[in-house]
Formats: sequence, structure tokens, C-alpha cells
Amino acid sequence: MNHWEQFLAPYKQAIDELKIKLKGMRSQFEQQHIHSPIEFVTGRVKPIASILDKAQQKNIPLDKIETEMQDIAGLRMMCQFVDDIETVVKLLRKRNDFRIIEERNYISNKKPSGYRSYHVVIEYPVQTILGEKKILAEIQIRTLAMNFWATIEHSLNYKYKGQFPEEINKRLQGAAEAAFRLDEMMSQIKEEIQEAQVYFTKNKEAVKKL
Ligand code: 0O2
Repeated sequence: MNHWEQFLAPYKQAIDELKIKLKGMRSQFEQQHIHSPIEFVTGRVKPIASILDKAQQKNIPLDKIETEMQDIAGLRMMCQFVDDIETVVKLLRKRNDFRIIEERNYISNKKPSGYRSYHVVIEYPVQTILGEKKILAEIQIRTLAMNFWATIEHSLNYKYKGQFPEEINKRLQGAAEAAFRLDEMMSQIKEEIQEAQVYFTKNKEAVKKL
């Protein structure tokens, strides 16, 4: 095992475990036939090249990345509605398998780029054969519309390295505004949508039993 593999191993283990735990929250809502505030969960360990890039950009010495880079382990929880985000954050605060060390609300304080999301930084204890190792992980909670915008902007960032031409910048700001309005419109018909979804899940289960 090389140095990086060794360093990243507990982060990988944390992602594997947390994905199962956070996806489990969704299943529990489904079993109770109540609207799940969680639509889907993803997770990744930051690629080595991105760790090195970010360390350079933010002047983080490599021997400090463990404490200063909070998103080497990153999870995303996608929600249908903006209100669901708060429900999810409250559920995370109640858990006792990790400790929340910071919350960043980029929904009430959107970033100048137009980025919206709620970030929760946790300290997660990984059990290893050498004992417990506490690692930092970042959970990003956002709606499907926020995620759509962030995914597109992120891939454009690769191409333009953050230096968007004015025209693209304008379009991205417009798209961020449209995503915000879409979230508002969906919130207004939330009850209708949820009733239809519960009806659909129950019907699906009835068919399975036939
Ligand atoms: P990747 O590829 O997603 O891992 P900073 O980087 O200074 O803004 P900091 O302290 O690293 O902030 O933490 P922050 O802002 O809580 O979260 C950083 C992560 O949030 C980013 O990770 C992105 O995942 C996401 N993010 C923050 N701002 C934006 C944005 O304007 N657009 C998009 N698409 N995502 C954003 P990385 O390391 O940048 O990238």
C-alpha cells in the first residue's frame, strides 16, 4: 500500500459506512409510508489530484490537510423540496454516531457564484484494526434543482478554471435564478406532489404482493 492509499483508507471506509447509514434514513421513511425528505445519497473520496490542487490554492501544507481540508470525504444528500433540507439537518443533529463541528448555510447566504447548498462538517470515528481514527467529512444537503445547477457549474469550472467568460457567467447567474424559482414553485405544490407519491408507493407495494 502506498502512502496515499494508506492515508485515504479511513476516508474510504467512512464513505462506505456513511452511505449505508444515510441511505438507511431514506428506507426508514419509505417503510413508514411517509414522504422521505431524502431523495438520494452519493459519496466520494476526493481524488488525489483535487486534494493537491485545493491544498495549493488554499495554501494548506500537506501535513495539515487532515485537519484543514474538511471535504476529503464528501457526501451529498439530495432533497425534493427546500423545506426537506432543514428536516434532514435536524435528523443529522440528533445522531450520535458522529459529531457536527460546523454548519455552513449557503442557502440563506448563497455564494457569489450562485451556489446554494447546506454544508455540515462532521467528525466521524472510523474503527480500524489499529484503533479508532477520527476523520472529517463534509455532508452537502441540497435540492435536486440546486444539485442540477451545481453539477453543471462544476463541470464548466473544469473547462474555464473559474474564469468564466462574461456571457457564460450571465447565463449561469440566470440559471441559478431559474433553479431558485423552480424550488419555490415546487414548494407551492408540495402537498399535491407528496400525496401522489405516497399513493404511488402504496400501489407499487400492493402490486408486489399479488
Ligand atoms: P469538489 O470537486 O466538489 O470536491 P471554498 O472552496 O473556499 O469555497 P471550502 O472551505 O472548501 O470553501 O468549503 P465549502 O465552501 O463549504 O465547500 C467546498 C465544496 O462545496 C466544493 O468542493 C464544492 O463541492 C462545493 N462548492 C462550493 N462552492 C461552489 C460553487 O460555487 N460551485 C459549485 N459547483 N460547487 C461549490 P471543491 O473542493 O471545490 O470541489
